[in-house]
Amino acid sequence: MSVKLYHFPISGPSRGALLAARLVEVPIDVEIVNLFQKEQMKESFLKINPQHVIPTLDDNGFILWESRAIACYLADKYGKDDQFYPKDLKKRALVNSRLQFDGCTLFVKIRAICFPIIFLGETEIKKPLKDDLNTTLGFLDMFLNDTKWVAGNHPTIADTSIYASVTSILAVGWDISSFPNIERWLKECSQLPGAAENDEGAKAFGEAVKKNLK
Ligand SMILES: N[C@@H](CCC(=O)N[C@@H](CS)C(=O)NCC(=O)O)C(=O)O
Repeated sequence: MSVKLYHFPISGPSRGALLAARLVEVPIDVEIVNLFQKEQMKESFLKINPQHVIPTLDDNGFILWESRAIACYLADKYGKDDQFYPKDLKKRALVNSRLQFDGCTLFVKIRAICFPIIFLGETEIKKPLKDDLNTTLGFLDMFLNDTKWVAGNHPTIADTSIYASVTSILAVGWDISSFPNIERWLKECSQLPGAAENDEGAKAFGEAVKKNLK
């Protein structure tokens, strides 16, 4: 009986899933799939996940991928209560909204900048992409105007997901000084379980990007 996460610490989504596991305190076996060595294309992993992405969860034979779906599943199944993923319809809808913001907007903008630098020979961050990410960070800062956490006044799996994304871009050296709410929230997030482990992976991600920048 074990819950296993196929993980690569450099990946923001993968760190987001692991942070959720740490938040809800589910004991988890972590198996590293080294994307730099193309281990996700090994036949043994393709049998588990033909889409060959990490994070991938194996909960005693139940296979699930997509980091935010993994976070929801772990919180629902293993959370001692619903504090990190509320059952209340409106509270849950707000957490889902923030998770979607991360997956469909924030992570997409970060990936658009970093993927070509790590893998496709790009050596600079083009202004439109920089502006686009700053606009998105502005929305995140706005979400944090009136609340301590991204979906209310209690930490949830939306915070851990977004924390994994924001720490990736911070490690690249992004200037967030014009987003004071994000700065404040990051300090709170750094106290969450698993934050130090996340930050180590984010640092490695930042180094992988920075070494290819002009
Ligand atoms: N939307 C997915 C993104 C997963 C994803 O793109 N993972 C990347 C690393 S960040 C990956 O495993 N890439 C390897 C591949 O596509 O072969 C999630 O949130 O889990």
